Amino acid sequence: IPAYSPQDLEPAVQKRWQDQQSFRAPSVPGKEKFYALAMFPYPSGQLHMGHVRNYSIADAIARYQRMRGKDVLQPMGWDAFGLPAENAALKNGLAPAEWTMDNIAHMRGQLQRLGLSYDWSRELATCTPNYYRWEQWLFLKLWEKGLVYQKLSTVNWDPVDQTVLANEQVVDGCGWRSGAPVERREIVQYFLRITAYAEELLEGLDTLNEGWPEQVLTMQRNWIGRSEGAEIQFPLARGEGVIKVFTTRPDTLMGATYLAVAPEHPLALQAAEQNPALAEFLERCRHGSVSEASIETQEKEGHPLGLFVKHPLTGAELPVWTANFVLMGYGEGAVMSVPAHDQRDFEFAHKYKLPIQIVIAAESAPVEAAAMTEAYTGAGTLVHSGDFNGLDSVQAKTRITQAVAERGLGQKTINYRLRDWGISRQRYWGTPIPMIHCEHCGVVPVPEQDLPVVLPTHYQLKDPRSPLLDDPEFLNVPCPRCAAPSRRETDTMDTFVESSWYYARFACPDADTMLDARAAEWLPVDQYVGGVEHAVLHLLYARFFNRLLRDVGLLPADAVHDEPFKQLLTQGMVLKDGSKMSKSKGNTVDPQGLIDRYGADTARLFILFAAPPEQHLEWSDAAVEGAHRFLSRIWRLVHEYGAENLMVPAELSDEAKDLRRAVHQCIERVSRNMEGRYHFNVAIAAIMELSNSLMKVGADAPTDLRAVLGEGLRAIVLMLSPFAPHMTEILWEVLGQKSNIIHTPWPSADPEALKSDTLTLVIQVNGKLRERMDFPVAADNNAIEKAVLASPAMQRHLEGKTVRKVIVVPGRLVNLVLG
Ligand code: ANZ
Ligand code: ZN
Repeated sequence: IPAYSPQDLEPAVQKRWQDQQSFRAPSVPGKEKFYALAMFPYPSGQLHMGHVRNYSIADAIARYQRMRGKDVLQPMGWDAFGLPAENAALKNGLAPAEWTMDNIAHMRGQLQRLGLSYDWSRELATCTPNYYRWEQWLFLKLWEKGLVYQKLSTVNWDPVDQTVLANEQVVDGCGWRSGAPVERREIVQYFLRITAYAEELLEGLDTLNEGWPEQVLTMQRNWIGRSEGAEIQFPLARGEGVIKVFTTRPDTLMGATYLAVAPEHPLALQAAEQNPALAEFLERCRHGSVSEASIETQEKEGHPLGLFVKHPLTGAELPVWTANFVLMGYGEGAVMSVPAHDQRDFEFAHKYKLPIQIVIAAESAPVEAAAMTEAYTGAGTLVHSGDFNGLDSVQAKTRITQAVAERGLGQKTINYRLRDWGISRQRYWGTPIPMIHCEHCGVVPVPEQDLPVVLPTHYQLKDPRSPLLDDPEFLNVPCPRCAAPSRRETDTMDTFVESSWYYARFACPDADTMLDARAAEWLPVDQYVGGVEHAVLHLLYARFFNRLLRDVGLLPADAVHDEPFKQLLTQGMVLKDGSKMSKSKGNTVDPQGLIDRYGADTARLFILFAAPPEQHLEWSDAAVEGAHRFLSRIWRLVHEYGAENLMVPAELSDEAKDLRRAVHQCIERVSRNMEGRYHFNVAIAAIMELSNSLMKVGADAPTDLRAVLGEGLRAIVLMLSPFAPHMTEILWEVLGQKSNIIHTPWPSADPEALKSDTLTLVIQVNGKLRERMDFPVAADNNAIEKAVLASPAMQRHLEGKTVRKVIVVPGRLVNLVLG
């Protein structure tokens, strides 16, 4: 028997796959298709264990589906733009493009060494003009349709480095390099109108109930954040105008005791012109990060504007404040404050001694404002609310909204937490936004025939400032409309744009349009696999883009194509010593070392056996050893007994029949776990169990048993091939098979073989499990009862007791009721 030597065997098999183009998907599927996709990696330099897990899962699925006879597409590519390349370039003095391409070359080699069944002919890198030109093309289309627009918006500004910072570059409110406190700046940026699709993106989630994890659906629902409520107007007490607020609790209107507007609200800015203390407060609010998370956690502070409004129903005068927790970007940028029933308002009112008025009564709610320690935020019955007293919250919402509407001071509205997607980045390493700034014409789109706007790649980065800003060759361009000397846009697109449509481009990577008809043939992705950290942004943006692609006519407008990813599997993390493997914790295991030592098959088998895909996986050296030993055992077993290839005779001894049943039960169990929830660990365990039974058959066993052994070995090799594809490819030949294992049909369980002559029943005494006994399948209840009572094993349970009742549940159990 030749030694099992994955270091020689695996590269040889990989070479064969490459020469034979074994995994090349047809241009368009001819038979039933299956599109398997793992989230493409950022080319950081090295594969990590999370990648190995992600890709092993997707590859097992792809290989299984191929054996099921489907046309399988499994592509791979590179999410190649982004900040780390700039940071690395600053550190190492390499150009970001060079760093990125080197990393891609290295990681491609690592993926190939893992033996993943990709159609490499479709490989793409998002930083190549061939890819991003279509993104620029789409941008122009969306601009025409009004789905891209410009808006002033806030960024983090580093006053020392004189550059805009990404949120990740702000550490504790300071610039990551300069350490200087970050400021907020308003600049004009481009936005994608994702809010126009809010309702559709929400409704689409209902069609994914079957295929997506509940947790991800919930996160997307919360992210879109549909709120039903009312927009209510409070007229200014003096002068013209109103302040509009959005509220989800119009039932509490009679408890509003003041208004609070965002620090960027026009009325706050106006009031500050004559109020230095207020101006100073607003100035303070301008510092600090723009991220919503930090706004949530900061100390709540405010300042009066010296302005008053009239309550829309009572006409009472209420003071207007500004508060740092009111977001300019949500609702109307202003809230009616109801301290008795909103916790933030309660804390604020306490701090600044503002009145608190209870208007909702409930059993658990306090009745006296003075005694309150926190707001009562639940529903209840209205009190201190004039005509509305006695209504419950639900009725009151409708009635109060009606009442303000009758006065022309409000209406029912729906608000979404979802914001339009700001895609401008003041960074170099990204897709150039195809716009030109002309002194006379304003902002002018680059004409389609001038695409792509190519990103120059030759710069050595010296500081964080984008080199595009200092490159006259890039900057200077005649206006497409009036030919006057103009300036090219230097902002690039958020890298999430590239990853929002790559799955579609894989269907037609060489198309000379953004997508061609092949996209509709391959889409949707049948199984998408990736990390749950993408539950919101990436997976929501891709769902949005899929609809944009439809609406510019590149994908069909039918129910099949609405959603890009039919099924989603979110894999768990790889842990070591109980915490996530990460560079910062210094607890990583390098996959390369694992592959060098044990081979790709062992690495893949270990990772799929250690836990179900969706759960966290704890690293274990012993389990890696175990996976390797198991593969070595199969290697020996097949070499020892596999070549014989006997026909399974029609008549089998009981022993051979039992073994054959074990083989087919295993096939049945493994097949079930290759689909649905993909419990590969259960499938592998079943294969291991069967291999133990097969090992007991010796060389001197009768022919029928040896024939079944052969059948079992063939099944095992086939079923192991999605997990350990290299070794099984060789073993399939050792088994004397002529077909290529990659395209050999998956084995199916023979229903005849599954049938058993006997049946095991559980025997209970007064409901407690006591014994197990075998009966002929044909035995009736009477015969079973007699056999149980007569069995020697039961005698000690029966001793000194009276049998009151015997209950036989056919096929399952017998319960003896003893007294
Ligand atoms: C009065 C009120 C009374 C509120 C009450 C709540 C409880 P969601 O569910 O997230 O939509 N709000 C409105 N606009 C805001 C803004 N720009 N920044 C901060 N908060 C804002 O939340 C809607 C509620 O959040 C609104 O309902 C408003 O406070 C506040 F007993 O209005 B409520
Ligand atoms: Zn012009």
